Amino acid sequence: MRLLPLLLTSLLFTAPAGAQSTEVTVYKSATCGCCKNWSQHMAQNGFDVTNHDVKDLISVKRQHGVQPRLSSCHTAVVEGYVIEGHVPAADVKRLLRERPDAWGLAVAGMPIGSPGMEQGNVKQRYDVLLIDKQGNTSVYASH
Ligand SMILES: [Cu+2]
Repeated sequence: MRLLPLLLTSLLFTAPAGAQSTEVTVYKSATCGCCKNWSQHMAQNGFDVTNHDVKDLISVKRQHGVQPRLSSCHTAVVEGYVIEGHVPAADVKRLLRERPDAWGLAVAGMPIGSPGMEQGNVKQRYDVLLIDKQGNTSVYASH
C-alpha cells in the first residue's frame, strides 16, 4: 500500500504535461558497444531512447531504406526521420527544428571522435549527410 503514492509521485515527476521528450528508437546488435554509447549520448541530450537489439540489422536497414554506402552500425528512427550511425544529438535537434522534407541524416562508417566513438583526443573529420526522399545527399554539418 505504500507503493501507490510513490508510483503516482514518480509518474507526476517523469511525465510533466507539455514537456515530453522526443522518442528515438534505436536498432542495433546486442554486442555493439559504440551503438550503446550513442544511445546514451542521445539520452543524455534529452531524448527518450528505446533500444531494440536485433540479430538481422541488414534487413532493418533495408526496411528503412538505408543506402549501403551510407550505412553504419546502428539505425534509429525519430519522428519519421531515419538517423543512421553516429549523428550528434545537436544535429538531430536541428533537423527536428528545421523539419526539412527529407528521409533523414547519416554518418557513414564509424568516425573516431563522433558521439559514441570517442577515443581520447583522437578526432577524425566527418560529415553528417542530409538525405532527401530520392536518396540524394548533401552535407548537413561537418565536424
Ligand atoms: Cu558505431
